[in-house]
Amino acid sequence: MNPRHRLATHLTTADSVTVLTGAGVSAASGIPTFRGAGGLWRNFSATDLATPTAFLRDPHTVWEWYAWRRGQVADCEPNAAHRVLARWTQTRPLWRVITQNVDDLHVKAGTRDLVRLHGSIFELRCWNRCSASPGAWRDERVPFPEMPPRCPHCGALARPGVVWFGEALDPGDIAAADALTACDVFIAAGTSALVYPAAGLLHRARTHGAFTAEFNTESTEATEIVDVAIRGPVEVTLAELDALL
Ligand code: BV8
Repeated sequence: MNPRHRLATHLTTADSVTVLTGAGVSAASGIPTFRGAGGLWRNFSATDLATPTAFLRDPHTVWEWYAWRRGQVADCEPNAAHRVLARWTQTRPLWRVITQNVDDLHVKAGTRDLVRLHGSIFELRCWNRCSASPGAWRDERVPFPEMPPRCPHCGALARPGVVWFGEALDPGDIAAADALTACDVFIAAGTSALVYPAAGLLHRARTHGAFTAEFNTESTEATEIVDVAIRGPVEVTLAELDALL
């Protein structure tokens, strides 16, 4: 039986399904992936800029990168992969999505009860964590009226409301994601499976006995440990799988 039909067979009998998405799911919407060609910006790599140290050293350059990305994402729409996953969560109570992406496209697609591990590029937080400001607030203005943006309460620098490399994820998000690894089928879609703790979720799902699958255009760290690897653009292959259900 080919990988797609094997996965479809497991999905038709599954009660609980968890899908972990990465930047590859948003590629067809026009958003460059982290480690693909478009992931570079002025010869910086994401891991150079997405850190608290980089922000401490040069907040203006880090904000220029995030402002550039916000401008890229602002006009992007969810693609077929986002739409299939949103419908799955809306029609099947125990089918859920965990995302590493900060582009909010799963939110825009209407995904129910999304678990967002790395925050949102359209949220900001007070760099000084002042008592007056909430955890994070939404600011979708593109471009910002002033650069770099500031906390409206204390006037200190604002920072992007995302989780940087070297920063801990929200414990509630980690717990929610971990609980979702106890599922019948676990799918890793459009992720290089390199960033932890997100990449560890697939291993956790396997220890729970889940049937595991990967949707990617190329092989990754996860390819040799999943039960089926479905090669191709996820905006096509996921829609083709959905048509079999
Ligand atoms: C933590 C938000 C602990 C920001 C992101 C040394 C020092 C410190 C930490 C570490 C260290 N070594 C390792 C670590 C852990 C580190 C880590 O994993 N590093 C990696 C690089 C080795 N992790 C962390 O730092 C995490 N925190 O460990 O904290 C701690 C505990 C207590 C106290 C303090 C600290 C935090 C990680 C979160 C980092 N933030 N994003 C922002 O976006 O600006 S991660 C970033 O990478 C994005 O969120 C992205 O989603 C994520 C993962 O990348 P992918 O989504 O997989 O994207 P990528 O481009 O890599 O791959 C795309 C894939 O899609 C490819 O496979 C491609 O083939 C495929 N594809 C492309 N097109 C398609 C497609 N597939 C299908 N169809 C297509 N059309």
